[in-house]
Amino acid sequence: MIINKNSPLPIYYQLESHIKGLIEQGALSPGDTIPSEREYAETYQISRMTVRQAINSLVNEGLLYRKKGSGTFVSERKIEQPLQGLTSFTEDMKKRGMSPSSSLLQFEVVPATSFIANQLGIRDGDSVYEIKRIRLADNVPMALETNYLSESLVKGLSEEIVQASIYSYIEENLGFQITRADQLIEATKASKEEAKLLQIPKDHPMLFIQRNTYLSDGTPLELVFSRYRGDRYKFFVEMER
Ligand code: 16G
Repeated sequence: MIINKNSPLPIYYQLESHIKGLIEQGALSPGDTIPSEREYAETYQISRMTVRQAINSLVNEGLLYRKKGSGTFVSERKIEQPLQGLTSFTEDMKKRGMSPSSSLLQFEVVPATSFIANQLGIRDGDSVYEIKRIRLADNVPMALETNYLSESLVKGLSEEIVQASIYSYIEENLGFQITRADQLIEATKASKEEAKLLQIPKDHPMLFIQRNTYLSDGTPLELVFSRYRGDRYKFFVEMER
């Protein structure tokens, strides 16, 4: 029996664990629909409110998603991204056997605002590349990324290069050593425009990341603002004490 009404564990929690178990064991796969609230309520003789509480909790965790008018479905598995190791999107996806690509939204040289100049260690108004890309894995949009790089440092960037890999151009063609980065991660929601670009609902959970990357001699290389889909990403870090 899945639901034990005599257990000290709340009923919604028991149902939630049961559904989670089915997903983990692969009995429910990404894209599968789960039974309706009414069906669960009837099968286990519990209230629909209790069923809703269990399902809401799984939706909030990103394991399930609702589609208006058609039901509740099992989400794609999240990508577990280690936070140790300074890697590029291209490398991350290839390592997972996925095919990376980018859809270029903007490639421009603009004068640096004082914030950007400060972050990149250049003067206000100096020329910087402003590059906006949708990053895709196996043709599914995963993240939106805006990179700022000094034009005089990163010579010869082109639309063609940034549609492939910025890091491999910097290392292989310019011969720079990308050594270190600081990263800040914050929870946000998708704006209307971001939602449209990533093909997700507005207010969808997102992870906002700011990365400042440095070369081996300490020169700031890039300032990057990334917005990752919260339903497809989780970050992992190993700690010791
Ligand atoms: C990653 C980096 C970003 C870097 C990009 C280069 C994060 C949060 N950001 O997306 O800072 O500019 O990779 O990717 O991981 P590319 O070499 O594929 O162009």
